[in-house]
Amino acid sequence: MMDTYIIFNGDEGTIAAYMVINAIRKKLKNFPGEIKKIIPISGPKEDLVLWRFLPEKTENSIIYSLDLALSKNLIYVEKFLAKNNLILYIDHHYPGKIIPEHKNFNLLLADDRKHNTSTFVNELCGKIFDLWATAGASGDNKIEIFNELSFKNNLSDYEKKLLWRFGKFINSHSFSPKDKMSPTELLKDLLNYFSPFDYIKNSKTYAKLAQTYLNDIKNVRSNIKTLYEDKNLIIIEFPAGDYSQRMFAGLAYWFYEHNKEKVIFCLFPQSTTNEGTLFSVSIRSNSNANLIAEQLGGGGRHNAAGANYLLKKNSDIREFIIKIKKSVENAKSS
Ligand SMILES: [Mn+2]
Repeated sequence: MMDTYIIFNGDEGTIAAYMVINAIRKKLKNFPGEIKKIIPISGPKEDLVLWRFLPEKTENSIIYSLDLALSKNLIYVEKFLAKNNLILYIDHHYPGKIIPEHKNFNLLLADDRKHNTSTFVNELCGKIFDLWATAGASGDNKIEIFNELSFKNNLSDYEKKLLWRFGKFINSHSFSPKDKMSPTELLKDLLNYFSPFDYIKNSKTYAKLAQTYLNDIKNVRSNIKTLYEDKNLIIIEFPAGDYSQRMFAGLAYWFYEHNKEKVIFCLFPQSTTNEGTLFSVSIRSNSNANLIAEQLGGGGRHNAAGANYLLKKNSDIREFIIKIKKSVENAKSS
């Protein structure tokens, strides 16, 4: 029997992994694997190099990769291709310039403007997981396909709200998973349910996800600071802490939805050491978010991007604000 590894990003990749495992169980074509030998691998959302957790000895196996940029895992992909593994690499991020040419390498890349990984996997499966995909669409704020799937499946406003929130709960939680609720543990729980509505109604972990989200958002809202605002730009500083880390990317979308004409910068202080404070930066914009992020050493997609920024000890956050303003100006004129 062949081992089947499923390496997935703990955000909407969790929902994609649910679909892939069920597709293998149903023996759908294009989804090779052995249902009894499935080994899931995941990690917190920001960890994009999850391929490093694949056991060194893996050979003659099947490896699925879900929702992880190829450029970040390329060296591992090449290494495991040399060991006669069959790779199905399913994603919606920019893959980088080097795509391995090998008969065992299958890159299935979604058009990011419409799909994310879970909505794309649903299509690869013949659209048999529409309800799960609807929840998955919420993770990357894929509103167009969320509405399309909701309409096609005659969802009521209440059902739409349930699935949208479910996607947001998984998304935010994945940034700093609580004990006994790692993405692989969540996946195991999801697999007990046929439909997301079943899961929402009956799962104890779902109840915890929901409660965590509500507590987190309340705490963050009372501790958030607007550092700067003009007609083109808003810069918001989040408080430190796990609860804030869980909310930060999701709330960045929320600020964007409510300020569509502006570039949104959300800053989260990840850690403070002798060198200074390291900020996670989340950028949301109608366009050029990736170009803005690149100037700060990061990257991403045209409407959602990110970077890390070290504010050196004893330097003023105003220096960072000036850099941000410049990067927005430069991206506009490029
Ligand atoms: Mn995604």
